[in-house]
Amino acid sequence: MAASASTPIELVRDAYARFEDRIDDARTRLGRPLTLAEKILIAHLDDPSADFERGVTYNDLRPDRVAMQDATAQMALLQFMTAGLDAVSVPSTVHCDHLIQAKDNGKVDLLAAEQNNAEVYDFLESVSARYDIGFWGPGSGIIHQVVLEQYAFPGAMMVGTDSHTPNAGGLGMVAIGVGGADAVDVMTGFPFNVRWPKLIGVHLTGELSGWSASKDVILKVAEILTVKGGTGAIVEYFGPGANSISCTGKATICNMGAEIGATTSVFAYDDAMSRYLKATGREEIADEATAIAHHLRADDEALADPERYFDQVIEIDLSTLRPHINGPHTPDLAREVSKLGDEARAQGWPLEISSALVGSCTNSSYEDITRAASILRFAAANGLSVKAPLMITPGSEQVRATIARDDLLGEFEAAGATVLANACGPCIGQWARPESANDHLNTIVTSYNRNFPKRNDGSANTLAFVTSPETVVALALAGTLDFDPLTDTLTNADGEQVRLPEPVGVELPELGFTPGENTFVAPPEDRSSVQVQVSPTSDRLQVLEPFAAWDGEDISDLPILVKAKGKCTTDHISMAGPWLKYRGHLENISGNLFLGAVNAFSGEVGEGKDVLDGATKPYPEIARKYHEAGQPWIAVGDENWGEGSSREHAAMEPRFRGCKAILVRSFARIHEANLKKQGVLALTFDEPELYDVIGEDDRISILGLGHLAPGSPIECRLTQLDGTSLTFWTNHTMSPEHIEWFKAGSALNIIRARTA
Ligand code: MIC
Ligand code: SF4
Repeated sequence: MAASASTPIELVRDAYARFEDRIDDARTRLGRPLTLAEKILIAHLDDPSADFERGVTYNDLRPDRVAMQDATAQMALLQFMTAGLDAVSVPSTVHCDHLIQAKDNGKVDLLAAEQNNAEVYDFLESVSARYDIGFWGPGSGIIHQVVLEQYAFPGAMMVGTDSHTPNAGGLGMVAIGVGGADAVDVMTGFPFNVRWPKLIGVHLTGELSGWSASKDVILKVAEILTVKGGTGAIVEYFGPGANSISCTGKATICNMGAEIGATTSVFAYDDAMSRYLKATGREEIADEATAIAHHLRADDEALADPERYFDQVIEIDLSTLRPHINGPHTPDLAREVSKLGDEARAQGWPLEISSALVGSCTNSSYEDITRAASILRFAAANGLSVKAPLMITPGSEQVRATIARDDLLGEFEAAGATVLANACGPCIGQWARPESANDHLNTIVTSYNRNFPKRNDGSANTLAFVTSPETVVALALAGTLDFDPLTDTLTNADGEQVRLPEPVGVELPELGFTPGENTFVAPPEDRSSVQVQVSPTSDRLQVLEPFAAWDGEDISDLPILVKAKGKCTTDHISMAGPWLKYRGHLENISGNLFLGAVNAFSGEVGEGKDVLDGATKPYPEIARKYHEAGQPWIAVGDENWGEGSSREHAAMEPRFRGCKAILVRSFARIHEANLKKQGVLALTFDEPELYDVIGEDDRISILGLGHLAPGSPIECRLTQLDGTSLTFWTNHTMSPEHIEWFKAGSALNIIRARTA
């Protein structure tokens, strides 16, 4: 099916045709009611009669589509190309959103990006044209907004090479963030293999009002579940409160489910989704969904007794939920906005806000912008002005054009805000921030989703706090973290005390959306003559060489390249910001390997001991040296290793540089899958205390690999400098298929062999 700018109705009908029989069969087979997530997964099983067990079995699924953003698409498509196929097997799209640097304003920055990234955009456009992929050029918007506007539909399933793909759960889709290699499986016609998720139910009662926003729901959920609490689970929202939240508000909640490690999050089809589908020109899809609405929600019996049918249930009363804000450094450190001032004083975090940023894939809907603009409008009319630079990134060209038409952008501009390009911008470190702003400890507030150190402006001095767009604006007007818009007043130009009114949002534009500029490029009818260009001298793109197969031997005496202390997210392993430009060049991007990791022995960031010569050096340099010397190595870490992004560079770089295994207390889902895909052993300590025993000069051997089998632990031996050694057990989650990947050297090597 050729790629188009929106989901064709036939695809929706085909998908829905499978629902009735499959769901009825499964209900009978299991002898119990089903939740929504289960129904959607069952409707997408490769083999409808396959057995599945939550948290245990790995199952093959058939997603309806694939979406890739420019920073991950490069590696995904370089891998896809080596499979030697003529076209992708499922509708797929590429979205140019991550590579645009925020410097002056949207227009200027977009032009600069088109010049600076020409080589990469040309590659992505030509590779899309060659393999029948839809191409959304720079300026079209952030992948998750475009998917929500054009492609998502209730009951569908997709994979996307970005961790915030679950955004589409706001439109009732099971949308899963994956690494490029998983996307390659689907694009080459193989199923998507994933562990059957556990189910966390979130029962929403009451109704949001006043300053409380959908963002507060997910900030609260993240506080309750923590950054690893959703690992391996789908979060399903239900209850009367769910119906009171707009479709884009639901998307905000699902989007940030990535921050708790959830496989995805989903809401049932309801009137809000129907309204959104109609407002975005998809009446036919709304009608089809309405016709099977009973399949697009959990069974009543399951909802009547959720404790019995979900693995965990969380209750949230929206009527009592107050505005929240999280940060710094971790998305699960949330509290009510009213409590932040005291906490900041106690912690020594600067109260003064140095920048306020609205936007990102999480919070850039029409409703978000109208709520934030309503506060700015009041401020302008009442002699209040922002006390910190305010920046706004519209989520998509459609949202930008619509808020421009409705003069909402004008209100931001009148308040002195900078309107940035429709792109990720500062959310992913693409922020040319003057050094004077962050050469000292400083506080920023954003409506984004992540707040890891250095993420937004590359500076460890910047403390990022995440909240709703309207609270960002309120804090920008106050200029300080110590402000509760519910109770505090601001002094206006006339010296009067003014209390901000409650924000007022407009769910969907009264005049309808206006599409703005057309940035979609469909593949040509005749694709055979399209040439995909990768210059052999390019420093941004590099054709991939297959990784070597396992030699059948145990792995002896691996030095420890890094033993990381505390959080080691994908941002710590493979930093974004300035390194985004090398996302299509494995060798060059390996220059950032572990630059953010905290050395458990020295406490230093990004550097360790080269055990071959005893000198202290940046990790990427040591890795390169070990690689050149043919010396394989291991990395050791703590909990939730690889939290955050889907970027498979965080797995491919270690693999490329000779890493045999990552040994940690626990993994984040996408990163663990990425490691397995690339043939790296992803091992967890059977006795987590052993992490503390491992010394800088120790060596680790991995034994008994000839007997590698699902569920059976792997024995390792730790040899210390004085020659003493101890053996210990490690666990893994390898299925028979994953073991094949390890043996072949990577999952892609198997695809290559099959398609050769
Ligand atoms: C992110 O929000 O961290 C990113 C940048 O969108 C990543 C993808 C990437 O690193 O390219 C993600 O979330 O997967
Ligand atoms: Fe882009 Fe930020 Fe969303 Fe990632 S989280 S897709 S960087 S806007």
